[in-house]
Amino acid sequence: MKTIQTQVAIIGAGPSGLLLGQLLARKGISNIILERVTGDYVLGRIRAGILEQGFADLVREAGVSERMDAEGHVHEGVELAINGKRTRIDLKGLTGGDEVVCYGQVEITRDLMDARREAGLETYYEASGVQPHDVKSDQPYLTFDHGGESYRLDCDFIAGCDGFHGVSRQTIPEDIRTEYERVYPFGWLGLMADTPPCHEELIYAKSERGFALASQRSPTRSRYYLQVPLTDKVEDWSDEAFWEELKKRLPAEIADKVVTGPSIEKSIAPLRSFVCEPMQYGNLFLVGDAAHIVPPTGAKGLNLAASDVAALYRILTRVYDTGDRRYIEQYSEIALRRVWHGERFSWWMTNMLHNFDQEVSNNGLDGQMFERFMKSEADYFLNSENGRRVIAEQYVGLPYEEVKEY
Ligand code: RFL
Ligand code: PHB
Repeated sequence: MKTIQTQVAIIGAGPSGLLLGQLLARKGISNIILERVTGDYVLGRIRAGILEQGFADLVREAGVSERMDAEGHVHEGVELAINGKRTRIDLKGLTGGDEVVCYGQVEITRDLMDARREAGLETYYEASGVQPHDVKSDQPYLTFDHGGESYRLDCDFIAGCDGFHGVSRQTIPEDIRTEYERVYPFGWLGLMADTPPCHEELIYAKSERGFALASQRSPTRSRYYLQVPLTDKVEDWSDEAFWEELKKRLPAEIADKVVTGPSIEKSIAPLRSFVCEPMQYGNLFLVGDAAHIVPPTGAKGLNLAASDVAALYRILTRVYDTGDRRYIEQYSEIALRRVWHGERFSWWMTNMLHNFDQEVSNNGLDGQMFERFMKSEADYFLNSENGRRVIAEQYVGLPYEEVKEY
């Protein structure tokens, strides 16, 4: 067995692992990333598109923002359309200057991968059987196989950035771990096309036929989503059927502006709210999707991963600067407070904008009654400036919490 060592071992080269690695390296903290699949496979996963200002600032702090700042599009507002009635949420005006950046997860990941390669930082792609050991001790380590050889990676800390299906969360004993979960009775069918977006800003639309989202990646690339039953398969949806259904769900004047074209990607994602507590166990930290999942309705998944990264990066930097290990005990509390805010917002947006009438019971209510409560909720929040501000504040992202000094 080959033995290697580093200060922080990172499992997973998704956005969480790559961003954490880049930030730590800039502070002189060595790290090695172990990734199960190839870099191209990671880049093939089309996911989020909206970055909060806090995320964008963190990417700048990591020194990887050049392309994001040049090619990302700043959005000062977002629209919610309920049965054809459109309401603009003036993000910038209502929050006193905050906005979001439209720049795909794939692009951020590519920029981080390029920066990591240029800095000569080590990543083991196609690392199999990654397993953390002795995470409660001062000498944790990982074992894995790579290129036909077995490895042992000695480290001070392990960052579990390995997504929802990763190995890190399972390392926390079941009697210590509490998992909270709500699986929604529908999924999102997403379609990407090289056609100009139908509107400058995003439109979240609710109609009697279900939810639809008009999003984008650039002035020439659009991204759309439809609420679909969990029983639907991607093969059931031709491009033509997708475009037709989308136009029925968007407000009429927007539907007229939809430019259709062949899909370059089409997939169905289930919707889930999930939180694992705690997010730290000994010298193992869970980061991003490894610890929590939100339904995509609030555009929070990737952004919550970024706030975890910010907290862990600041904590580990202090531990190495001061030699004081007490800082690590703050991680779970700081991360989870923001996670639960994001979870609640995403759950609330999902409730307000989707059709639940097929669901037998939601919060103990039958589908029809739940629908009426949510209709009233939308009516109330969207017709009040205070209500719109509540949405705006959360959509642009709540502030990151500071680490307490000793
Ligand atoms: P990721 O991106 O899942 O990366 C985890 C990485 O860990 C690797 N891995 C392992 N490596 C080594 N050993 C193991 N045992 C491993 N197990 C896993 C994986 O191969 C992978 O490369 O998690 P990360 O970095 O925390 O980033 C989180 C974001 O990716 C996620 O929050 C968002 O993409 C969520 N999400 C969406 N968020 C949005 O804001 N808007 C969206 O439209 C949106 N769409 C999505 C999504 C998540 C999806 N998932 C997870 C299925 C659509 C989908 C389909
Ligand atoms: C996307 O563009 O993929 C996207 C944007 C906003 C969301 C979810 C997904 O809330």
